[in-house]
Amino acid sequence: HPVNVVATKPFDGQKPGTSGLRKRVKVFQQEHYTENFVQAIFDSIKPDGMTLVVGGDGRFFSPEAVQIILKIGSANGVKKFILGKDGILSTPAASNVIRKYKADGGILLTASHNPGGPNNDFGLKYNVSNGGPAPESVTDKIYEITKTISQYKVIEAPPVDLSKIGETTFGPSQVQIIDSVTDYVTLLQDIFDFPLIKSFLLDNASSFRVLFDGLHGVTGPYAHAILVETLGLPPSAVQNCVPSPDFGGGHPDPNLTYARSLVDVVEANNIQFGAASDGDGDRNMIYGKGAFVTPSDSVAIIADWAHVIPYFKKGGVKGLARSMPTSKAIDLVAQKKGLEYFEVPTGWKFFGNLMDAGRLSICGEESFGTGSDHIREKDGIWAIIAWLNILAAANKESPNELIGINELLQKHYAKYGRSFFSRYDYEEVPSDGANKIVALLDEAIKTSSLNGTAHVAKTAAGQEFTIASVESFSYTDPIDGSVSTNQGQVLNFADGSRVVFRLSGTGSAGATVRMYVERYVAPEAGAAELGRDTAEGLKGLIEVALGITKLKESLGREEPTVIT
Ligand code: VG1
Ligand code: CO
Repeated sequence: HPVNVVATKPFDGQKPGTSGLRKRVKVFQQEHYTENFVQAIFDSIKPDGMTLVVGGDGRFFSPEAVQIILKIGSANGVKKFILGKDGILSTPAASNVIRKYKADGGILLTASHNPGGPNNDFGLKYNVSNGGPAPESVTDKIYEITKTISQYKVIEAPPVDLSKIGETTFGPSQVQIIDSVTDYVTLLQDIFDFPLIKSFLLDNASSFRVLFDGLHGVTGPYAHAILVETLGLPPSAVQNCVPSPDFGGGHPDPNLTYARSLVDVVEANNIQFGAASDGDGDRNMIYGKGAFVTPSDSVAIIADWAHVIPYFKKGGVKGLARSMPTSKAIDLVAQKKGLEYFEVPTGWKFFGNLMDAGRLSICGEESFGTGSDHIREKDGIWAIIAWLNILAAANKESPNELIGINELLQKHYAKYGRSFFSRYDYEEVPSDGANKIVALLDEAIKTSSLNGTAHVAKTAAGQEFTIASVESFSYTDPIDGSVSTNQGQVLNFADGSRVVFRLSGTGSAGATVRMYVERYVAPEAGAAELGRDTAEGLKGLIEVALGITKLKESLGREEPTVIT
């Protein structure tokens, strides 16, 4: 099989962000653009003799990109490719396949929750042999190579038929095509108490109904295999579960704004347990009739109830962690249980080292990401089944009342207090406006000018917030000592409240400013105060944060694009 060397020139901006390289499809479709980035991955990892996993969420341009990866990978010496059928693997399934088949790494084709289709986003991400996203040292190297690349190598061969499970050869390489779903179902069956969940769902078929919304993303077949085929729920328990290359024209992000299809049906049909996942299957939202679970609470509750999940019953819980902007609810669980806990920068790649070192079992991000050390990516369906396992166990403990999402939440607040949490996203704003906010806070950090200042909220009577400190978050990885600086600016208030500002690293156009707001209320405040609406509970603090940073003026935006 002849190898062709193709001359090329570097493209600007091939810097992987929080989770891989994400750009408009049209950008990836430019001649040599995708090839350059793929060759840069291979130049950086030196794939000679390696086994690599390839798969993605099936979004528009995936079939073409898979063939490009195969041709360039083979020309660069990849010994074996393991692919999901039709190039499909959810992000958590890909992480599992890398680990289970002891591959050297994998290339994931996804832009996660970003919309797909010819006018929207595509993405590529490299994962290492532990199944997790490549660390910054690797992505920095890939980026450096993209700046000077002058050629890429391809083999001359007809495209591989991705629709047939089994082994074939492709040029000098082996190709193994596997079922996209089976290994993942086996994984979850070994983690959770499926018999307990199944009997709980069967016994409460009418009082506890379940609805999962795949948002036309990759999780549809996984959810069907688990919820319908394994747990015995009726087919009506899943919707929008046929994956489509443009996610049915929607925005496959499980939150209250974009997962309206779930929220509307849950509310209209009084469904006790609703859930959704994103385009590539690593995010989750838990939402029942009148009960929304903030992801920061979700991971804290899973940690608190870990003992009812067989995987943790057997292996124990080693430690807990959250990304910096995520609320401190999980910290309180760690303190009560005497567990080690960590605060890492945004992005799942920072959890991997801690897991590999045996110091972290359960972790999460406020951005609807929850997971554990069963793999090295966040895992949407894992989180949803974890909730079902916990609810089944809670109901077994208290057979005389039906414990649903809301009951579990209120019990948690009564025990630990509640961290009211919300995130405001200002998407695709002018960069100079975003930079103004960053500069204002940098100045405050340098001069301590805001420290000790008191700010009265007009919209929340009697609330006054005093700034204790302002800081820029840096992280030193306790395992390999690597340092990540400028990971967000934090306003710490005297009462323990926090407001964090960060620029998104996953957008494909313009700047996106994220403001994260957290206010803790202790259990002593009582049920009424703890059970308040989030927006109500945070109103005063939000007003103060917007005022201090002059955010509206700088961005020219009255309201955020999305509130979660
Ligand atoms: C966002 C989230 C972050 C998450 C990342 C990838 O990043 O805030 O918590 O890890 O998306 O999620 P950013 O840099 O835009 O804030 V996914 O589902 O795209 O893999
Ligand atoms: Co995702």
